[in-house]
Amino acid sequence: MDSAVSDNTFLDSDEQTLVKIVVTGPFGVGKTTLINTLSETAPLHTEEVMTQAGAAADDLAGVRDKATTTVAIDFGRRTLPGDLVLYLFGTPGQKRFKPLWEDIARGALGAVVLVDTRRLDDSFDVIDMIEQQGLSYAVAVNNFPDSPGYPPEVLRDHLDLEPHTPLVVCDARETTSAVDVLIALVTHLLTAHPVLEAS
Ligand SMILES: Nc1nc2c(ncn2[C@@H]2O[C@H](COP(=O)(O)OP(=O)(O)O)[C@@H](O)[C@H]2O)c(=O)[nH]1
Ligand SMILES: [Mg+2]
Repeated sequence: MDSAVSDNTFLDSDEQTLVKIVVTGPFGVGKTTLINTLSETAPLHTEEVMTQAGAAADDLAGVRDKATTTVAIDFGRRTLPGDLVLYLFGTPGQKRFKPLWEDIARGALGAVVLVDTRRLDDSFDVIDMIEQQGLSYAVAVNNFPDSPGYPPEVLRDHLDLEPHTPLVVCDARETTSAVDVLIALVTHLLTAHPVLEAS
């Protein structure tokens, strides 16, 4: 299944093109799973403590746990054919984490937005943030056993996607399926950033 991946994935060389990609979406949508499936190095998983709404700051004394929340961040690396090395940063897409989200997304070339059709509206925040940041992205619908299936045009319409934005269905636990998501994104990025193709 991994035959398309080059053998020297751990050696940096002049031929390699390094690209930062954000994997994002609501809690529980499969970000950690996707990065674990894809990563050729041991994936890194960190927790960041975030303060919540500023209005709560006055009440911090003695109630710290109530005014903070833990945000999980994932990191992995995947090499695609053509010596394209993708550094994958997984980060939650809720608007209340916007400052952290922007820090992580800075310098990224593109994003994978994972979507769960059982709660499509949870994806609006993250799509807004991505568009504000000017990032190119692909939408990957992660299928769960009780996920309602919608025709692509219904999903596109509901998520208000541009016609050129890739929309794919995936199983984040399956390597081939997860790689297909990256290929959809990279193919899209090549159109927007032809320099990648030249290197
Ligand atoms: N059926 C199914 N379950 C999945 C898939 N991806 C993730 N899960 C499960 O969904 C739960 C949440 O996934 P996780 O990767 O932790 O979500 P995150 O919060 O976005 O990082 C876990 O129990 C996963 O095993 C998938 O493609 N299909
Ligand atoms: Mg996670």
